[in-house]
Amino acid sequence: MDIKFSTAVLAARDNGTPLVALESTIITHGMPWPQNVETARGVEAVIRAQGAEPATIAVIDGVLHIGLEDVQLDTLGQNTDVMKLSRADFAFAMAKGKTGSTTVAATMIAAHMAGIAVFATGGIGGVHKGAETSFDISADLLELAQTNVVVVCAGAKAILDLSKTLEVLETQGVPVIGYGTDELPAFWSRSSGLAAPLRLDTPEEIAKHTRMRLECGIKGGTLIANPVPEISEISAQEINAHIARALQEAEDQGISGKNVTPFLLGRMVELTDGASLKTNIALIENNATLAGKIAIALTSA
Ligand code: PSU
Ligand code: MN
Repeated sequence: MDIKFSTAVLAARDNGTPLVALESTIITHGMPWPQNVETARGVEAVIRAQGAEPATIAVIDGVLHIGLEDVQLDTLGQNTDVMKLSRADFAFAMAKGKTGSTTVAATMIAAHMAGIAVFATGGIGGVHKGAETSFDISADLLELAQTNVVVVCAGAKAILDLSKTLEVLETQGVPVIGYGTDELPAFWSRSSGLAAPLRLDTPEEIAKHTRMRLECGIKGGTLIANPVPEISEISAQEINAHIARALQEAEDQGISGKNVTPFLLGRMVELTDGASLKTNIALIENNATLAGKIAIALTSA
């Protein structure tokens, strides 16, 4: 299999600079152009500011890329014909020479293959509202159960059923850790009304927990739920009306499968006049900062 490392990632590997993985579905299916590319670059800069090196992951013409060159990021951000890759179709895209962006699940697989321990994203996929009839549960949850990567997110997206999402994570043995909070954050909002099962307050504590799991031989990822900064949050009550409307539209239009999350995120940007996008950008940068700190903490001591 061909794996292509970017120039910057290769240099980091030579120097022993810790790497932080970044997904690319957020770029191709999560945000409109040009904010998607601007955000991707901003997030990379935030990680470098912490002394770590970002590795944005994607499959381009069948080749797994760990770290993207500037031109590749530009091209991917404007390409409207990109597969959204999860565990089920990651290898398919490589076998068929396709271009695909990696979701949380596929990015975890690729990060693990490349020896990257920490990954920053916005919000993971989870159990959708109405899953009792649709059975729509993101493969992200099952990946967290089996692949050793620390995933920093702002909680699961509030378009999901958060309590069912927590239940599945508990069943699958995934530690869900509130960062500096006792409450599970809900992506655009800091609060969900649900307790975070576990709490840690510093990158060093997270690094210690990660090492402890490794020593115990416990397989699987850790989910760090990092609340969006207060100045950027949209209150739950403000966002909920928009969520209800977007969900109704998805149902009316028969949106299903892989298209559900991109459809809902896109409608949320429109319904909030871009406010949800601004919050989305702020929370990803906040997560990238923390992921950079965790990556550094994992190398020291
Ligand atoms: N969160 C965002 N934007 C996104 C996603 C999450 O703010 O684009 C993407 C991630 O790649 C996540 C995927 O893994 O949505 C989940 O998709 P699904 O619900 O189809 O599993
Ligand atoms: Mn789904």
